[in-house]
Amino acid sequence: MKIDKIILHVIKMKLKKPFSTHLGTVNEREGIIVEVIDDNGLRGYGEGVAFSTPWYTEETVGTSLHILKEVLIPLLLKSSITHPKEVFPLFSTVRRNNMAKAALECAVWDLYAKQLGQPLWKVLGGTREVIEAGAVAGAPAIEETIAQVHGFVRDGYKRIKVKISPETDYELLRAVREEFPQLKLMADANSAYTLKDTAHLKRLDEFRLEMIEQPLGIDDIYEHSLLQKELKTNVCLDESITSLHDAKSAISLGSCRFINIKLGRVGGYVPAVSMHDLCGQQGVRVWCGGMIEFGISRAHNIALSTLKGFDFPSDISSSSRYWKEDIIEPEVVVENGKISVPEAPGIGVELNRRRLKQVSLYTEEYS
Ligand code: OSB
Ligand code: MG
Repeated sequence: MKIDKIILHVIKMKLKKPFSTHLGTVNEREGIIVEVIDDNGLRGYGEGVAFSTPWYTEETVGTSLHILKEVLIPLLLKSSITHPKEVFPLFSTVRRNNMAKAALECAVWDLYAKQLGQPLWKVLGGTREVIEAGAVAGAPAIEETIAQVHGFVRDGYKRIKVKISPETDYELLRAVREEFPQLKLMADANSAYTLKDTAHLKRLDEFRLEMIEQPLGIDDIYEHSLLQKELKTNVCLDESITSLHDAKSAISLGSCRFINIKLGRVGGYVPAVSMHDLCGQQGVRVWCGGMIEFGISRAHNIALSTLKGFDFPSDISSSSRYWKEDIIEPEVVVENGKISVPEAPGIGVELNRRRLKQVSLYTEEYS
């Protein structure tokens, strides 16, 4: 695989509505769109999903750009890889920085699939032609959350997630559960609790949640194993699973019954697929997480979600959930809670260059 040129576009877009968690509110989203171009002019696309500030992970748009420009892009340009599987090992001399790594690794997978003239999901061994979508409410107050969930249900979403914190969790979940008695409902705590809250969290069992995501520390695996033993509700880990090794630890300790796999958080397809395979063998279920991302990352999430083990609805919503207009064409569309997987080569979507230009802060080329 001869990679001749790499282009980075740094973009910024306002969300239609602010997205709130107990950690703060996202009003606008910066992102990094990566193009990897071969000697025939074929282009593979990736997206850096770090946020502008380090509220979700230590990586930011700024640190990703630094690592991409100074370290990973030079490594990739002077390498002579023959398959995208070699990119993650090529980056093994770089500690962590998984979102920067994934932005490039995913772009190389897209390019490779296009070189073969096949959809990426088929190259990955995916088996699903339709995937199940899920939406996340990010409203600061109860009434607004109920209104958002009504909107999602009207739009056809069958699985809804709400963000929770110790101050409002019980009231919020009771209100949503009363309004939607049969809904597949789950909660994401983004690390808002400690083990001292165990009795408090046990009270949430009555809401028949599909799972509670990352209740405890962002880097904790052990304490979640103690908590999972106390709860009827399934624990799902997000923040604390950043590698295959973390997944092994969580599985052997019994820390969770679900793992949310995000390409960016784990460093690309090679670690994501090996995590998926391991979880399948060990009886821990997986689904694909979201990052309030633009269309390129959405398209990669769709490809990943076609793998056999992704049998629970993902945090993948329509492009229009967050954006007035996305940077891809066609946009991602959820119909009756489902997304049709594209048949075109690679990730199956093109950059909408007009829109990209509108939202671009700057573009740089490397060769
Ligand atoms: O914890 O899953 C999370 C969004 C940004 C950062 C972290 C998380 C989220 C979400 C997914 O909950 C929201 C989405 O992409 O629709
Ligand atoms: Mg989460």
